[in-house]
Amino acid sequence: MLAVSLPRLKDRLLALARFGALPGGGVTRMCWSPPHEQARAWLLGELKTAGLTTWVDPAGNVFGGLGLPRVSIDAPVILTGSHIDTVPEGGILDGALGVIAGLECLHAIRESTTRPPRPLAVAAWSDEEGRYGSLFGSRAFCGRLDAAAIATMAAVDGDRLVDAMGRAGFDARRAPEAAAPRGSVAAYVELHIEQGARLEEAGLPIGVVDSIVGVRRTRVVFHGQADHAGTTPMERRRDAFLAAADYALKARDLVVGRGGGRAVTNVGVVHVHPGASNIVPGRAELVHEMRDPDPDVLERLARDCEALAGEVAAARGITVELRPLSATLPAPCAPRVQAAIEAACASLGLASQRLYSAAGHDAQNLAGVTDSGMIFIPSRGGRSHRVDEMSDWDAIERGANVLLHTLLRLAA
Ligand code: HGY
Ligand code: MN
Ligand code: MN
Repeated sequence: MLAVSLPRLKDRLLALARFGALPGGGVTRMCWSPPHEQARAWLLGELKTAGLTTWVDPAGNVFGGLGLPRVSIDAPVILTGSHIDTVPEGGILDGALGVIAGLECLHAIRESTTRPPRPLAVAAWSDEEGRYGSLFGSRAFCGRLDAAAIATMAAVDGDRLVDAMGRAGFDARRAPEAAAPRGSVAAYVELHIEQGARLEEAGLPIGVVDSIVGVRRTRVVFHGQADHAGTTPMERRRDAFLAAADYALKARDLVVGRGGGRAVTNVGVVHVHPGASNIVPGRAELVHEMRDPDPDVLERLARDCEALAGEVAAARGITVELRPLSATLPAPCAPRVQAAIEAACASLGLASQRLYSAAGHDAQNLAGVTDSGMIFIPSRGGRSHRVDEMSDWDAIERGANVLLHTLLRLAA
């Protein structure tokens, strides 16, 4: 039975981990940054070593193809992949696992006598972590990029997408040209770490994803009044940070209380202005993120939080403005792909369980253009988006073999 080479898979994962490696472990490899662009060049070399046709599209997505010159409508491709960009101080597997395991699967197939009837390809999608705009590369590939928004897309620190892509040698305005022709992808399956603890706690080796959460990010800006931190009487202050803190605490309780049990929320970015210890904060900006597998729940919670922001501001005599940053739609995974994953597990004697993904993924964009699905492997302690994110190597090998036999089934 065809199998992946764990030594080769491990070597490539550890080699990729060197780009943006942090002294204490983990990586910072944001899309379009120098470490990311060095990793891109390295990946293109590895794809070529594996004997694949390689190309990069106008959105910076990297492809390796087996049995096809390009993604073309006349030969719908079975696609796998993930991303090589990371969050700041992230782990070495989030995204990288799906790209390197996909490469390994195509490499193993090419070395074998197996010749699937359909062509296969592996993709590394740009900026999955959404530093400049969520799921950017796969959104462009799936024709979901709003061309008019490109000029204003920026990271929370103000770095514009047009400039970041320019530094990496890309013209951001051309990104919409990456849209693949309708029907050019016959199916998509992505291997990813679960980034949570459900599989590990259930003692299960494989998760078959049945739906992927939607993620909404909103910039919430409270406008109070800067004042002297010593001479201004407490009752006269219009402290924007206290309003933001009040909102964040109440929004958490609102989402947990009214979300139906699967909704989660987080404020991971806070800016206080002017940002000196002896000035009462005049302005406080939050990036407020909410997630749920049900789009209607997400929509209702977003409206409730908007009303909450207004109430908090009014109670404190200040104003607030909400600017939506991004909103991905929750996506169901295709039964055909889930069935192919479960059949692959059965052929490998592996138990599996269906579960929803509480993380967002490129597969939710691919669900808009083809049958799309995901394979999860357990994360040690459920840890992810932190430098000690890791999975056992035998779990990695099992996941890659399930991916291999899922691809072969879909390509039959
Ligand atoms: O944030 C997420 O859900 C994913 O890791 N990009
Ligand atoms: Mn991630
Ligand atoms: Mn990821």
